Amino acid sequence: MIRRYTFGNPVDTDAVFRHLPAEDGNVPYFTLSRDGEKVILTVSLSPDEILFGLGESVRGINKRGFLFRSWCSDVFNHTESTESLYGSHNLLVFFSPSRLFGVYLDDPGLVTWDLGYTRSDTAVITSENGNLDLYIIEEDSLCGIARAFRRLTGRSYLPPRWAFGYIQSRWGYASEQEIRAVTEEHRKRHIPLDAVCMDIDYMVDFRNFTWKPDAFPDLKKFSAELKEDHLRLVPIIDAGIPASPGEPAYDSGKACGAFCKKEDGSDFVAAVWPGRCVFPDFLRADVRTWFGDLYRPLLEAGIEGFWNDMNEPALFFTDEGISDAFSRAGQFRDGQVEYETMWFIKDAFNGIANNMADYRRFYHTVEGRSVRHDRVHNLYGAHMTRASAEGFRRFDPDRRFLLFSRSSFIGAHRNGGLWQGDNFSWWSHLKMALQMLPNLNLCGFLYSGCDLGGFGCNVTEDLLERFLQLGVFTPLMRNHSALHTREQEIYRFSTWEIMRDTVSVRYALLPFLYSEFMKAALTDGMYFRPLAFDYPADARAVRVEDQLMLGEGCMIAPVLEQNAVGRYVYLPEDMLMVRFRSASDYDLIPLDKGDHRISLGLNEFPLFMKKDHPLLICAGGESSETLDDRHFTVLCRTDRPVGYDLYRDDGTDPRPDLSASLTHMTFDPSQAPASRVPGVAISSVLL
Ligand code: MIG
Repeated sequence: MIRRYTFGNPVDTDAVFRHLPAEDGNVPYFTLSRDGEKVILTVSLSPDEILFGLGESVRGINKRGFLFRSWCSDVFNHTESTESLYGSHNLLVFFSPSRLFGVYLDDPGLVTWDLGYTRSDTAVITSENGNLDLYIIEEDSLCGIARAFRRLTGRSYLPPRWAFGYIQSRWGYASEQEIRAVTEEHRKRHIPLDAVCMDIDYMVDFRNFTWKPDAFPDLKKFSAELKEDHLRLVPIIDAGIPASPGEPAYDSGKACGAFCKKEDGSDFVAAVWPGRCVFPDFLRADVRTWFGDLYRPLLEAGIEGFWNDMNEPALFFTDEGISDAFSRAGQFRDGQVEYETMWFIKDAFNGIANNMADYRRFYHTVEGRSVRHDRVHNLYGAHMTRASAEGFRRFDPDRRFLLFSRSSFIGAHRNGGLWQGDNFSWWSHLKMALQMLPNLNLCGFLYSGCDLGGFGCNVTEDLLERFLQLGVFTPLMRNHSALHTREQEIYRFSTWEIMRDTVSVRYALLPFLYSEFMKAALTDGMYFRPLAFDYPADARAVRVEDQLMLGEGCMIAPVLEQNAVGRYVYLPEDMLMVRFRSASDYDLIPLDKGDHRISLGLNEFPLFMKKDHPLLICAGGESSETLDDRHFTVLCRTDRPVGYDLYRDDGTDPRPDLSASLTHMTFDPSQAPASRVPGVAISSVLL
């Protein structure tokens, strides 16, 4: 059951899909207080209470014990003490033996979550603006809460099937030749590949919706040629539009007054990559239509996927901000600088980017009202995603497009996926990526993944390999790295064959993982879950922080430490371990419930299958379009006939017909050939 409570005068955020009447009574569970505009919700936590949710945020799967702030932020170089990341996802689930409920704040402004930080026995949730819809979700299971929340906020985005292929990206690819060198090197070495991302260097002076005429003389032809080879281009689009008359995107936007305004009615201007930019007011429907149509030349050139960046929105600086910084620092120009004043001067300039004063300098028009940006800040990226998705639907309503965004808010999960932002080539960020995934799924973002190998700083061979071993299972499987870092394409490394074999496992599992994804999305379920969702009564399982449930019957437990040649894994029930080295080379080891030390050399990674849940491994291939998905090896630890529904739609239809594209299979171990592993049925299936 879901109950809604309204405070103040909230704007329509588009997060909620199903309208519920507001309740009159007190909000259950919480003590409510106010401080000026703030609405403060306090609840005590029992010692055994576990908290799930908050989507994209640092630290563990269990969010207890830290202070988080929902405030979409461009935070290159984030660490475990970073309070805000790129997306804001205001769902939190309280789980203990004595109670289970979720709270969701449909609030586009700053929300703070003191989750046992100030006092370890108390959670305090504060809406800074006090205009919000608050929802209390009660169901009798964790999975039930996830499902009820999705019914409230709408079905998750469906990417095209090719988006489950391996994607190579790097900040710096600037021409057809460079991209061709990347695709050719993959094809030559038989490293599977489905797409290459185009980062900002494909544009003319970083201006959205342009491409360098010399570097890409015929983009349509180039994209068609790549498609012949089953490869796609995925260009980036940033939020800001250069404030230069004569620039088509600027002129057409200016003509419809599309940009966010300052208090005096002039356009708000801030510098980002193209220099001084204006910012589309994505909160307006007419602006979304105008912006969504700007993608057309790229769509007409055959592009079927995009990534939207810088849409927190990130602001490098404003003229006002610079001049404030100079005047603050300038007070000391003629005096003697002491060590305290030195810090003051330094801070005046350090805080120039993404500055709160700048976020208070501009306004949106929401339902005819002028609303200061900071009060609806967290909607910006989500509504850019919405503008793009709406534009793609107008362009071709019968096709699924790939779209993933850096900034997001609940509601955006209906229109696109996300990447987990600018991580570093750190082992701690590999673990962080894993821990974020189930909470993103809980909030509806099923199509997600991190920059494999890490975006910032220099990767090492073993770290990239371990990242790829997680990436085999993440819906978005993209290797991405920053300008000036060590080159990170698989073929740059001496151990490239190990990495290639790892990617080949993704392709051998692609039909199966795609089916698990589609079933999760279409039934409002989760593709990745904390173990607690499947084993709520198992006191060990509910606190596991480095393993995830995947789909209906699987569990992953990647190696997350450098130089480790194995790890401990907790099995909440008897399972079958499939330890992969390549698509055709793997061990099958039945393991009993309990703790196990698993040896995992650098080229090995495990997948655990519940009993009676079959795993389907196909012959694989080098692209999602050409892989052999008719010949399967089916593995199952079982002693009775079991079924599996394989989802085999064409991967492009936005309204897939579940019944028509499901192939139901039954495996009867008594019909299977004698197995080399006792208790495990293995058979070959031709579809
Ligand atoms: O200010 O487009 O997160 O993936 O490579 C940096 C350049 C802008 C940030 C994105 C990253 C991308 C980079 N962008």
